[in-house]
Amino acid sequence: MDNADIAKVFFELADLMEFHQVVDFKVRAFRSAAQIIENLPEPCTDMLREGTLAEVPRIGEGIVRRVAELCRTGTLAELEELRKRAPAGLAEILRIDGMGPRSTELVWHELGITTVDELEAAAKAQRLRGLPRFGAKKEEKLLAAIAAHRRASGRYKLTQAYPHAEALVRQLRKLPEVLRIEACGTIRRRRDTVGDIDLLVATRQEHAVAVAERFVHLPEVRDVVAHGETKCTVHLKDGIQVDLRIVPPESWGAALHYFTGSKEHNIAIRGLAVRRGLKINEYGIFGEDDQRLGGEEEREIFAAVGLPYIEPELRENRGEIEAAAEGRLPHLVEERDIRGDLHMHTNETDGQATLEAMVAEARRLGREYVAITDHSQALSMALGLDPTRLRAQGRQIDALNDKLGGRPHVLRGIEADILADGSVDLGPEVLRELDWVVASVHSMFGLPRAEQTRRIVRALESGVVDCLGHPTGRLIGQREPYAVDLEAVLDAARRVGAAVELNAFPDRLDLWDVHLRMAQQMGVPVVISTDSHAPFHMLHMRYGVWTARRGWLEPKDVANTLPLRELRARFAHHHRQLAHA
Ligand code: DGT
Ligand code: CA
Ligand code: CA
Ligand code: ZN
Repeated sequence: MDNADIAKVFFELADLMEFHQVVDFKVRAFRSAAQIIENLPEPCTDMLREGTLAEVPRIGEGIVRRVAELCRTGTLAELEELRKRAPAGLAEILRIDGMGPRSTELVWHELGITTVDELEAAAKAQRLRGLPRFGAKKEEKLLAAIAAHRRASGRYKLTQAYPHAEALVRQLRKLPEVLRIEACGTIRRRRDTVGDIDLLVATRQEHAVAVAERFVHLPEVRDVVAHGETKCTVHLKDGIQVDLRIVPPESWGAALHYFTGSKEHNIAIRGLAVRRGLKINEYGIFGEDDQRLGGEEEREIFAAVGLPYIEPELRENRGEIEAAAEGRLPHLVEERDIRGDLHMHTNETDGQATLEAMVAEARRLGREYVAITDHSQALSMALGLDPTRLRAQGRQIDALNDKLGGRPHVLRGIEADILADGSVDLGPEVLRELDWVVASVHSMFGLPRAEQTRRIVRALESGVVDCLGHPTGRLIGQREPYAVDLEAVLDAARRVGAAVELNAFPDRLDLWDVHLRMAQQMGVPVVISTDSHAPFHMLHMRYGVWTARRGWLEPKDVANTLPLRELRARFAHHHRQLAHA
């Protein structure tokens, strides 16, 4: 633990004590200790070991004892005790700039606010300004502080970090000294969120210094945390941290494997190597007497332990090593396998572009088919379509199909609302006129798990739904998934022959890896859709495909890799059922 970590613990201890109104002088003592520790010229842990910590003015025996406990156990028993007495979210609220113990207690007792998300919602809704010592100014400041807090503590959405990684790689690749370059870590594994960006460069030893120099001076860089010959760390202007490693070309493959991770995957691979009397690390593959056996290419790492190449998206030690050993690695879906996009909105509801503009973009992207799935009547906030407007849109779609000659073929669809009781908000007499029915939950996210499950299962069992939209409702970093028994939902989808959506919209990416694998194993088709609200959103398909790959999906598991005729045949039973309803 460094001084800043230790100081943070004492600050939190003081805050929570004040919050719980534990004797005032203790609170002050801990806060002042925190400040002193933060500014110590040497590591606090060294001073503890050498016995010099006790000599620092205003660091009493009680503080020294606690630092020792902290170094030994990583926390303080009394802090854990205090944390237990307040709702967990309050400790995080206390860390927001401007939210001291008194303000936190006030919003908790007066407005029932116990999480940063609730605090943010209240500030946005201008519900804080009625409280003593809160005003419009303070609300505004809090919103900025919350945003800053998220940037500092949080992970970034892949979709936010990836374009930065791409831009950095593009610029560095232009340098003649850079022989090879790749973004590693969670960026390369395409995880939905990213802690930091890891860049790996291969260059000749004598050029390392020059490459590091160019890197820290890139225009995106805000500040430099560390600047060495083989390792640099910087923050970009929007706060994201970037680690750069520079290796000689003969270590490229080993370093690429190492820095791609995951850590768990790496540990498992190294374990296999040890059993074969080999050592694998970020520099290469080594035999007895540390004799170098390879490591220039990533494939050599897998080959050294008798495995075929494993795609980065699978490297989570969730069975990929066993699958590789048994020759049953999946042939992962790729973006070029995708033939159609089955969820998008127009400006008839909450989209930003006309039907024609949306379809023109789909045509430009070479989609063979698209479904227009605007919101339906229950979602009045989004100007949802009633049967009359839906039919009018249907006629426009027919005309467009005539005009474009089926390139792409435009399907009449809807994103119907699943109502509180699990019914779908449009009747069969309307749905039967459509080619593609998505149904989604847009309300009552807080239902108890059993009820939420029953509600969604009921909607599927109505037999009119082709695809369940964004099945968990999560918004990354903003809204947790609603409580639902996903296995029961998938089982219902399988029974009625419905698909489940992988929504590629950057905030959603829902379903994700573990769910997708569950769907695959249960034989439920997945549809990867962009849920586009503007033409450029259709480019998000790649994020959906990446997420599908993390879920081990192959083209056969993804219904929108099918040609239109087969897609229709696959879901025809719903439409036959509707015709007779
Ligand atoms: P992140 O940044 O939190 O999104 O996650 P990663 O996976 O990008 O992790 P990061 O940036 O800490 O490190 C990049 C890779 O380096 C990681 O995926 C595996 C490797 N690595 C880091 N630390 C260790 C370690 O202690 N042991 C092993 N075996 N590998 C490590
Ligand atoms: Ca990383
Ligand atoms: Ca890193
Ligand atoms: Zn929706």
